Amino acid sequence: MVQETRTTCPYCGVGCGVLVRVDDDGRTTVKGDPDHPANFGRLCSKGSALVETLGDDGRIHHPEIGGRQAGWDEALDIVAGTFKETIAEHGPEAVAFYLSGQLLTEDYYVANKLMKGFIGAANIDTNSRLCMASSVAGHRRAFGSDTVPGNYEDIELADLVVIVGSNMAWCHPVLYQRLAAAKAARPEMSVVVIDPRRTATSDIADLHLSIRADGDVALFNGLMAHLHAAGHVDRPFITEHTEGFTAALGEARRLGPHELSAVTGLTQAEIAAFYERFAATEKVVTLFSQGVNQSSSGSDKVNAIINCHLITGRIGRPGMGPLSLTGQPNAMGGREVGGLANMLAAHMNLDDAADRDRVGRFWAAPDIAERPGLKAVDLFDAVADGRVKALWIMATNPVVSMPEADRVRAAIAACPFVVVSDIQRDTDTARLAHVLLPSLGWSEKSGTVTNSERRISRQRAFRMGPGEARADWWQFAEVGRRMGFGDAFAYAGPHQIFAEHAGLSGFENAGRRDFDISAHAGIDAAGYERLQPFQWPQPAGTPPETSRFFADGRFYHTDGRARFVAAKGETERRTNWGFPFVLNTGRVRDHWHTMTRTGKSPRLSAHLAEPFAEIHPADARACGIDDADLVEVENELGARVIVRALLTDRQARCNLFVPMHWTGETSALARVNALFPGRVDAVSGQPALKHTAVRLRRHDSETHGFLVSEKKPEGVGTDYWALARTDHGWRLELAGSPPAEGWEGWLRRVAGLPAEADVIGYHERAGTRMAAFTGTRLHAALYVGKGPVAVSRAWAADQLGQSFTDPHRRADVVAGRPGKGGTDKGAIVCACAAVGINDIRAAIASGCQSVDAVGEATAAGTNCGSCRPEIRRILEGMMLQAAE
Ligand SMILES: Nc1nc2c(c(=O)[nH]1)N[C@H]1C(S)=C(S)[C@@H](COP(=O)(O)OP(=O)(O)OC[C@H]3O[C@@H](n4cnc5c(=O)[nH]c(N)nc54)[C@H](O)[C@@H]3O)O[C@H]1N2
Ligand SMILES: Nc1nc2c(c(=O)[nH]1)N[C@H]1C(S)=C(S)[C@@H](COP(=O)(O)OP(=O)(O)OC[C@H]3O[C@@H](n4cnc5c(=O)[nH]c(N)nc54)[C@H](O)[C@@H]3O)O[C@H]1N2
Ligand code: SF4
Ligand SMILES: [Mo]
Repeated sequence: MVQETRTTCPYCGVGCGVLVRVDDDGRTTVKGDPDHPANFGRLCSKGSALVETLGDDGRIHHPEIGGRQAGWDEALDIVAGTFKETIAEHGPEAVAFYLSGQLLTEDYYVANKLMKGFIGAANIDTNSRLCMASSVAGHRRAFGSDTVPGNYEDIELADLVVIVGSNMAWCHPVLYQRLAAAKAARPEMSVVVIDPRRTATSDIADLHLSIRADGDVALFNGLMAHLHAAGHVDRPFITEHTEGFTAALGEARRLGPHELSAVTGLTQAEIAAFYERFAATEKVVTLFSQGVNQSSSGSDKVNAIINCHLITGRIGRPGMGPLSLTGQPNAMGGREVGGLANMLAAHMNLDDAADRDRVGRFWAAPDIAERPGLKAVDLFDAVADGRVKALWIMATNPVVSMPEADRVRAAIAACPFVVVSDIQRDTDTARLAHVLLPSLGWSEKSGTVTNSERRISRQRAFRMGPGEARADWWQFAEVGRRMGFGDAFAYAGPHQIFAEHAGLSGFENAGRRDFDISAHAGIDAAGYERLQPFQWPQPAGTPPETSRFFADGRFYHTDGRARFVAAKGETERRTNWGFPFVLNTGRVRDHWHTMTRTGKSPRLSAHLAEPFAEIHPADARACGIDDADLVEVENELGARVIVRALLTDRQARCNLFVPMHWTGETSALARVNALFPGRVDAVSGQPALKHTAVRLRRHDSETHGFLVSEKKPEGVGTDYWALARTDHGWRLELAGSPPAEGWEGWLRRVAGLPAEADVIGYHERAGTRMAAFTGTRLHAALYVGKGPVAVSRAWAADQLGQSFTDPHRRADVVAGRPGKGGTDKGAIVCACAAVGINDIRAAIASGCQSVDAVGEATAAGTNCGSCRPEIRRILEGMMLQAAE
């Protein structure tokens, strides 16, 4: 019998519905759920590869205490006991939870209730502080609540879509595909992308503005002033429904055209082109993400954008409004339960006595937190200086993702008591745990998540977890019980938690709070199983419906009016003559954060298999750097990373972009957050992870190498290395001094070769190439040279797992390229269909003249479509060459 389950993708905030099928023989396949209103059947490369990430390798099977396997009872007693003792001795603020927007709403709800209602402090913060805090602050300042007014349909209905600091094509790919399809159907629709880099997202843009780092407040302030001057002002809306217009306009007018151009790095013509489009179009949606939020002026950026929608009254109606793209699958759910240190549950306020009283009564809580707790950066400061003595980290990897990452690592290492709940045992953070708790992961756990358009969907389990792994909510409930708060945490399952959460949202609400899903307050286990995706709000007694907020001009400040916020932003220049580069960071198409899951998929690991820095070719030339050289990026305190140079004129001058994904597990020295100071936005506390000053130089190495190995390489030891998964093993890039044991000894040790393996190969002046076989089986192949080695990498990785009876084919492996008659698909472009650049070039050479034609010939770009911009570039490049 085939078992079919409807669930939700665990990656980005688009929140796509996934249909999972498990056959009789256990074969699992996923496809997009055609009925889910977020994706209507589409999935991106990461969603399509979900099955490849379900492997058992590296999973935690049992609780561990100090590295020794323990039972749940013992582990939970130690956690509850140590938290209790710490509180008794040092007060409730000496303990803290650091959680994640990847938890389910039910997990989050229980954690938040335990900390804010029963422990009696609010030291519970999450990685959403690094992600959505500026949007939350911006929304609350403008609307009086953390409300996303519009929905996905608005993007399709708009006549102008402005995309600010978001690389949607890679980070919200299915939503981007919906936008691209709408634009293809209605070519008059126009798209403006505002990003220092010309990303894959800008490929459909009518206008790309390569803005200077943090020029956004100035740009949108200038827009507000322009809208006013040109008469695009909705007077009745401003008078009846807003406050603060005059002060905001005063600030918006502060910069003259020359200053505006200097601060934004844009020409006056570019600025005018954008302003005129915005002014002339009624249906405008402005999408924004981390280029806005992760900034020391993040909250002001959000408000400067919202101001432009308020002055024109373009909010809450079909096809218009500001729309914050949430990053994690449940960033929104976490906000709904008040998962941040300065919030209370169900969109209530920690600093409002009536709200505290209301939540306290609903929970029958003995000890409601009286004041906000510490925000992430301050929280880890408090861990560092010993104020926080017991810390529970769940579903996040702060040793990699926090700014001042080395300091955060040292703080966690020195903390007297650290609990980590994760699914993988070797993460940079899990390695530091005193108590390590095995959690159920996606596919094993049950609950709900909320996507960027306020749509709540079920995640459903369809398989058993490994060993004794248990749900995250259960771990908190058990600790709550063992701390003596039994009754409040006696949940029989996630449906009871969801019902309570829904009940609280409607408790003494009567329309005063935006978040109300009390229609579901009475839900039982069967109803929860059946629960269909729905958008909030859905108060008791109302049916689910497509919703928008604010079209009626009613906001959630006590006077019902929205606020214009005088957005000051900052124009501070951080670079200087010694550290002339702006370091920008972010994501790649096929990896998720610290790669603990996507790193398990060979397909997802093939597109970009190494940490890199995008550098403008002219800057590289000035620094004596060639494409594929290794480079050092160093900050003013001497912290550095070593990564591969990737030269591209899509990068702005004097800017570098280094992805956030590489960790101590996957690289020698590429945790980019070691270079970031703890500089935060003063309002939201969100760190500025897109802008710090660095310098750049070539990293010289005596030797460079490339290894493929069926076993995971251990003890590499070179200055530079980067590890990635392949279909039948691993690939490793490396550079440094030749090992004292010689390359063959190194290979035998690092690749864990059996003693009887034969190593064949040759040494010559240019380098060393060798391959290890036992009989017809290839264990590993190593290629070493003085510069970056020329090897057909994808081809070499594909040789693992093949059988070698023909000696010529063994010689090909040693040479590192296919012999006569063999083919090499080249570096992977399309992860879904595993199509390489050579396949695509061959298709173009044989006459394919469009992305669709290449797709027909090779299948590239026909599944999720995220690689279509790259295929288009290859096509244009070859056509240009042909024309020259
Ligand atoms: N493939 C993939 N997708 C993901 C994730 C992932 O790890 N991998 N993570 C998810 C999460 S949690 C998040 S938060 C989202 C993030 O999604 P995005 O915010 O789209 O992704 P980022 O790459 O962090 O940054 C977006 C862009 O901001 C630009 N930028 C930098 N500085 C500025 C500036 O001063 N002004 C402007 N206007 N732009 C600037 C950068 O050049 C970058 O292209 O992605 C989600 N989706
Ligand atoms: N330089 C730089 N730094 C950044 C950013 C940036 O753009 N630039 N972006 C920031 C942003 S927006 C974000 S959201 C963060 C993300 O950063 P993190 O949250 O640190 O990254 P993840 O790799 O998603 O960590 C999730 C962890 O949870 C584990 N896990 C997975 N599923 C489960 C589960 O069901 N239960 C439990 N208990 N554990 C689970 C995973 O194995 C992994 O260890 O990074 C931030 N840091
Ligand atoms: S766009 Fe991709 S990563 Fe995001 S939810 Fe959909 S399938 Fe998952
Ligand atoms: Mo995020």
